[in-house]
Amino acid sequence: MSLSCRSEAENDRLVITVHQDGVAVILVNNPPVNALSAGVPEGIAGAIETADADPSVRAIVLMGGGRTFIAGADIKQLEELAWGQGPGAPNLHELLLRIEDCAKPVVMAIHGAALGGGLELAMAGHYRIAVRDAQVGQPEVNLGIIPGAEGTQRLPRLAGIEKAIEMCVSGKPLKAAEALAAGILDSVVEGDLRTGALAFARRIAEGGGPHRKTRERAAQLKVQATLEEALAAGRELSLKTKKNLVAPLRAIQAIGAAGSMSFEHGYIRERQLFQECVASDQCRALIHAFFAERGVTKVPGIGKDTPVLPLTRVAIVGAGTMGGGIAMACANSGLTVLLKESRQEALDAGMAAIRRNYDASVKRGRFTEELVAERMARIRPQLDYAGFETAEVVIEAVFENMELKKHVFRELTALVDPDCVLASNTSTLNIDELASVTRRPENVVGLHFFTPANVMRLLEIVRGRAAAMETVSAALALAKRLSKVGVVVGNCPGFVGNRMMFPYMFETQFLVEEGATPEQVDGALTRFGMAMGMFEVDDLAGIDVACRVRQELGLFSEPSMRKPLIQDRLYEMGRLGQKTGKGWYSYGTDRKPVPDPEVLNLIRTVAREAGIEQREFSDEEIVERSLYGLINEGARILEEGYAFRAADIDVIYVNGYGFAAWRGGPMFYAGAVGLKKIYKRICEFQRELGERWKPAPLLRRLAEEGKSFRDYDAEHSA
Ligand code: 3H9
Repeated sequence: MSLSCRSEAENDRLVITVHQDGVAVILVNNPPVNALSAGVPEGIAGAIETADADPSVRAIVLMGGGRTFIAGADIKQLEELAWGQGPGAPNLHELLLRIEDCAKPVVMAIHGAALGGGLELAMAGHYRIAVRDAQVGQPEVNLGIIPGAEGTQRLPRLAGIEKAIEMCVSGKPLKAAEALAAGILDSVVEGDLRTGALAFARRIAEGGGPHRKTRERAAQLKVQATLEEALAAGRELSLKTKKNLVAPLRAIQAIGAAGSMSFEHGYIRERQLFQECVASDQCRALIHAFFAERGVTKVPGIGKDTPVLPLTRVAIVGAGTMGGGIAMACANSGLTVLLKESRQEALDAGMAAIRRNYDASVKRGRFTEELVAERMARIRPQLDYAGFETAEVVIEAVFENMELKKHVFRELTALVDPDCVLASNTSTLNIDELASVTRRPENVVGLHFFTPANVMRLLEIVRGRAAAMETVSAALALAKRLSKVGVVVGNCPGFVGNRMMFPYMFETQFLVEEGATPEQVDGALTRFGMAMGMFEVDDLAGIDVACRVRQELGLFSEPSMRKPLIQDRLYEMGRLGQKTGKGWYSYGTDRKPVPDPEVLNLIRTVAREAGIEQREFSDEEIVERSLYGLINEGARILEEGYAFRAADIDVIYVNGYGFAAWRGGPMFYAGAVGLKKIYKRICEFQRELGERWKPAPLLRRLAEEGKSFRDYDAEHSA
């Protein structure tokens, strides 16, 4: 085995064996998730060897200590490998063969999750049992790699080629009952896992064997039609659901090898494909996205000892689109929600919209009627503030207007509990100004949810000047409870996400004024990997909203600045986007954007009147003009301290603005292009297009030092 960096004493602690009535129970002990870090595979190998040689042992059970079985290879180690550092990928081949060849039956007993290398290890056992809420899966594609410890060879031998393709392409885990039906598990245990595992192991030992080796179960390599057809269907699934990702296609190739080669040749093919993926840009970006998402919870000043309020009851003011969506997110997470409106019609309309949303989920088979009834019952519509005094968090979600919001905050501060967190779901307004009208500004925080709030994962947590760490900590706890990614940001106009979007949005508008079409710009952006083009986004969010925000923030108050010319004209024409069926595009009942000659004529006429020269643009230039301004603004935000880390900005863009995770987010992407190149291009744009392209000092400094934003984060977390 290639991983021998730890001493034997450490290995002993990572893997512990206890004996119980002739069964050796091997416990993996590598918190928090029992990753297969250096020392763990060696520890397991030693424990298996010892148990196999011990005449008093009749069977072996392998379990995870703590909250889970094994969450796979150590992703930190894979990250090093992806960057060409560290000792290389663990090679579990000998360990897995040793387990399979063990003369005593090896029972893998699963709770929590058996993911990636965890499931691969489990599949080398002779038997697998799990508790009902356990999950098993091969999520490697989410990290830009394929299973690298024979998962693509053993999984099809247990579950068949088609199921293996489905699991390795989607990366989604199966619940225990599904895994049992698929042939991955042999039994689902009710009650205590260890007791069940011991009973199972004794029964198997008494049966005397032989104990099946997964690698020899070639009969299970079944396909409904031909292997080639199964692989072709897999590729189609991959192109449809994992567009632009290379790893799922490689996983299908490896599974194809399981169907067409011996196990011995198949695992070698898998290893080659794994090595190819782990050295890719996509792998580096996706691993960055994985750790960045976990990193956002680490907020300077908030330690493990910062008290966190218990959360059971949330109150919301405003039952419009945002308030209703937030109420659904809370109810979906088991929280009781008081939902207040000022007028009965508005309240009824809000509740009807919630009902319609849930009904649509039932129609799509996502929720049952009973589940919806349970969730609806958690939302209490009301016209007054009754019960607000018992809420731990109150979220104001009224119309985006400072005076109206101040009025609500004045009312709230007089009646809520002194410890209650007062949150505003503003997307643009100054949190400090709002906090100033309350009795306890330290309890005030911004919670910028994204539409639809019950679906979108991102939550910008806006920390005002006076906000106490307990308040921020409570907001992070709420985000976690709602299964959202809460990112703490500072209080600047537009906060982080929207502030960066302004230069991006306006530059795309300048591009169409200069000769590109909205369709061409959006096409270049989606081909780059954005979930939607900027013009589609503008139509979805509402052109009226963009115009209002632009005015409120006084974005073009400086007379020398170039102003975008078309958006206001569309607004005046009542082309407000999807909601009016027309915006930058026209929309039919299918809500698909269709280029509209009226808009194209308008753009050309306005450009001609303004004397703007027309020319053609390549995809590359469109992407540079659109995204480099966004990156430049990100650098400013970072330097001004409105984001703690560049990686936080990436999390915001990946989870809230449709930036491809396989690009890592804008700041990571900038590093992949090279800050030197980006800085140089921005300087060229500044000369050609004016001062809006002034490079951020931090970008300049990092470019000159040959560093990336990743280096910046590493230096600042040290
Ligand atoms: C693989 O196995 C390749 C193989 O084919 C073989 C190759 C040879 N490694 O998410 P949480 C950390 S690829 C290292 O907040 P939860 C995580 O960073 C792997 N660290 O908890 C965090 O650290 P911190 C395939 C890991 O309860 C802490 O654990 N496996 C790993 O919400 C808690 O994580 C996967 O892709 C790891 N494998 O969710 C599974 N996993 O506290 C990835 C977690 O410092 N993991 N950490 O921020 C998960 O999906 C979730 O962590 C899990 C728990 C569902 C397990």
